[in-house]
Amino acid sequence: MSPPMVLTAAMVGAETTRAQTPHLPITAEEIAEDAARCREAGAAMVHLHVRTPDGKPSQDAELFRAAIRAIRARTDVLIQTSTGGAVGMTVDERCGPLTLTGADRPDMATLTTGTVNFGEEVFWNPRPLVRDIARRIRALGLRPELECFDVGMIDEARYLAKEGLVELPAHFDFVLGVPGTLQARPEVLDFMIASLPEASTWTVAGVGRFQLPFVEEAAKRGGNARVGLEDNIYVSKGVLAKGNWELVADAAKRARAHGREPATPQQARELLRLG
Ligand code: KMH
Ligand code: ZN
Repeated sequence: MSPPMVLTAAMVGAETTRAQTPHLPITAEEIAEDAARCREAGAAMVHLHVRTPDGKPSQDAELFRAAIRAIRARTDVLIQTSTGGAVGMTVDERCGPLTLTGADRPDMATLTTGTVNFGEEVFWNPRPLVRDIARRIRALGLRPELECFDVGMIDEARYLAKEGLVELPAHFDFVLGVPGTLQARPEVLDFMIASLPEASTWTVAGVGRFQLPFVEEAAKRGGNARVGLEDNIYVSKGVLAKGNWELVADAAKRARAHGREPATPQQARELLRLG
């Protein structure tokens, strides 16, 4: 039998704006309501960024605390906080959510293992900064999701493992299709899977129009997928998704069409070795 498929909802991001879609959740309550609907639609995890009340990207610990509490008051979906934040943030800013402990601690945190062009800007991740974030994730007792915008970032994870900063096998997220980085093509996905350290798990996040088709590419290959307004705002050509939940519902349908049932949070915990 095919393994359950972990669907992650990247709900907010740092780049999507309310001018692009009125359905972007911004407040803790809006995020929590959409997260609960995502869970009902088949998401096991949310990838979380937060915003200030006027919609600016932020990595403020208190904004994360409020969002995490609001989500957990409504649903058991796993919460993976971003440490990428927005282009141009300092490492201390980016690590705001890693200061949350006890009941407010996230379930997982992202770790990007290299620098890339990011649209017209640069998502800056030199080795010392990556090591710093990796240490903070470990200190909080979390497993990272290794965000790979290029194949070399998988090799860099092996290097971090040699340094004792990341444990292998690990969980990877291939983000394909950001302008200026590796684009979403099936043969790229095959090469990334072939490049993984043994027994590692993976998710693919196709950006823009690649998002929903790449749920199917992942389903066919036994992997997992990320959808949501961080990476794509359309449920079909020219039609805005009415919330993250609508993208998750579409992804769940595509997963099932390939014999993959969406994983529950508990199944995701086991599959991704979150303990
Ligand atoms: N907003 C991007 C610059 C992550 O969340 O870890 C980085 C990002 C990655 O979204
Ligand atoms: Zn993100």
